[in-house]
Amino acid sequence: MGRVPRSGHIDSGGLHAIQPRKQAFSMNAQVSAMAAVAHNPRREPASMAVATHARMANAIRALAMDAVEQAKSGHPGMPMGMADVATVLFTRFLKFDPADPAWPDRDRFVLSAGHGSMLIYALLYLTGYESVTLEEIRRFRQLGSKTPGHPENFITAGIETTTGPLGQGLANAVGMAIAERHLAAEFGGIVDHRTYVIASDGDLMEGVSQEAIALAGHLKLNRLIVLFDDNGISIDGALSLTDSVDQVKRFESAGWNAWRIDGHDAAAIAAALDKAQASDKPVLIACKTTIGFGAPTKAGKASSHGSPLGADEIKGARERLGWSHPPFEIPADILAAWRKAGERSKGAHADWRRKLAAIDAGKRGEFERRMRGDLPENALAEAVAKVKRSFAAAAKDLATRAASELALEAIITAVPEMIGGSADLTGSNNTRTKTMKALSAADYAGRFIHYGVREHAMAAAMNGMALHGGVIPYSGTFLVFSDYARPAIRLAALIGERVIHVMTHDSIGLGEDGPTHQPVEHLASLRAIPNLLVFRPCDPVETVECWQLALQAKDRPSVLALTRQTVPQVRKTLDEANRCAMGAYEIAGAEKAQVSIFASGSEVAIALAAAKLLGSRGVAARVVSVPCMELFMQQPQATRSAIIGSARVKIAVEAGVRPGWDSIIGSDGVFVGMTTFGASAPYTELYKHFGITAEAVAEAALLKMN
Ligand SMILES: Cc1ncc(C[n+]2csc(CCOP(=O)(O)OP(=O)(O)O)c2C)c(N)n1
Ligand SMILES: [Mg+2]
Repeated sequence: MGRVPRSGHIDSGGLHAIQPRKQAFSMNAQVSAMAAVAHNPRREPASMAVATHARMANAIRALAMDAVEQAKSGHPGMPMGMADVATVLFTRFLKFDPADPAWPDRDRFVLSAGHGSMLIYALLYLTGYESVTLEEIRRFRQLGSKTPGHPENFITAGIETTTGPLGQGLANAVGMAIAERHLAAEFGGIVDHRTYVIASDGDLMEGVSQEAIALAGHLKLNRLIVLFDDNGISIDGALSLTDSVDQVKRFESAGWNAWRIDGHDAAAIAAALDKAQASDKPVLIACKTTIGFGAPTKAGKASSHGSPLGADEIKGARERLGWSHPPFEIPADILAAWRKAGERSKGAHADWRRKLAAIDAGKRGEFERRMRGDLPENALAEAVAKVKRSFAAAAKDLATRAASELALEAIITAVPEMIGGSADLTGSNNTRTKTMKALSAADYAGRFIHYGVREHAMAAAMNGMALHGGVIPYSGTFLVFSDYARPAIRLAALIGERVIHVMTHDSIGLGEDGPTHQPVEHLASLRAIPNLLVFRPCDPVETVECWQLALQAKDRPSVLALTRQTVPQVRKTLDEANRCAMGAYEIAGAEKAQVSIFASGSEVAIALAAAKLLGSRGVAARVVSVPCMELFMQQPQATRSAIIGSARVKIAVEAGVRPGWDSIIGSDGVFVGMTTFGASAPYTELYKHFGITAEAVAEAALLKMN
């Protein structure tokens, strides 16, 4: 599909006089730029019938100033500075249809600098999205509005991803661009769009941006175009306080095409976007802008970044910009021009619908299923049943990471939208099955991504892939390095996307690598994230069940914590039902139990051995496996009480720290686990050293009984 035709009515001329094109950032240049604005404000004769670029951009500026003023908080500077860039992008390049924010082949636009949320709200209102009305703009930052402080994709139609934590949006966009290429490789011309990003200095200073741009450059994602708001300002003041990176060189070295433009020159912006669309590499366009453009004393200064401009400053800005309209009022001709821009892609959308209708029905159905995010439930159920039958036929003692690989061999065939990966630990995480091809610049159809040692960008890109739709990303790294991915995992939970993190080497059970590699607090800290499912299966059967549950959790991310060390298969008989579905279940019962032992993962076997020991001492003990605390906590009170049981002594065993377990065993329950960091030694010795053994559990139970 060719480029979206441009509307012809936009006047992009006449801007050169306002700002010198090659404006190096310095106070002098700022002063002279502002002087130029003062002498030659963007005033248009009132009679002018045609809305010009400048007036359309000023509509964004005015809405941003007014909304922030009304809310008494927010960030006017960035929307005012990037108004010209955004206007050119949305009126002439971006392929989008406000009437159908979910059109699968729309271009994706990510406002990575989420603090500038008024920029996207203004754009959504002006171009005609139903979600953002003028009333919603007046309610900027208020409870229940469609215009929260930072853009939230789950609140406002037209927002592609939640942004605010700097760097995340950029890395999400890399994932969106990966998903686009991957689906295009499979479905051909019905997937043919670009991903545009507006990123700020802060986005590019964050470490995750380095991981993300390196990955994008390596994968030659040439449909990814980043518009960098090169305003030389961050919260603390001039960027010279903190940064001397040449971003153009930095991106070039990562395999991007990159160059600088004057971000207030509409013709230069359009020329750059034209050039970017023809690039064979991802593109960075560094747009030199003035933050708070138009504000008489605050333009070019950090003071325009994050607080209302104030009545006098707004009055001055209105004068300078030649914007005489009252707050929240957009003159009819400007609004009409914007609405017309919002209709630009209607033809492309209709063409696309025709193209979709013309493809083979089976392929179309498959594409639509994937984009809806519906699983091939029957195929998945058959795959899971097949794996379970094979484990029941010949019980296997396996590391759960190895069991996961066996499960994946069946599951990835049944669920073709899954795209696996690992942050350079493929052989350790067991996430690449024998049949999976690598996804690369030469073959976007591959289903396994070698993310490199980039856990944070991996997790953030996965969020973008899931948001793009049509794919279900899963990853691999060590559980201890969930810390490196945590900001993106938290966002996956907030936005409610199905991404699955396989995190192996899940305790001191990894042994000799020692305490730097042994997670201790990680299960507890991941369980503390709302809406995240943390699975810790105890054996091969639970592992395949947990995979099924993670895939079925359409609106939630999951972590699968898996062992490095071999664990015995404890579920030896075939269960058709998914016993992990309630999050916890009795795995070994006892008549008139005096003790209930709760455990997860590799410690379930220890709990079972402890119950046996207690039995031999005449104490009836039952064992409850807890593969997923979150799913358990979701059960009705009566179900939970029945599973927790009424034994007087409750003990939990997990090779991690205690927090979280009190909700099952109570504050007077006994916890056998870790209170310190681990150590380097063979794992069997470590379990003894740290007192996580069947004997220790039995001892603790007896002590508590007396
Ligand atoms: C990860 C993260 N750290 C800190 C912040 C708080 N914060 C918001 S904007 C910003 C920097 C502002 O500078 P820049 O990114 O250049 O945006 P501009 O002021 O130019 O709009 C910071 C530190 C954040 N949003 N995310
Ligand atoms: Mg900045």
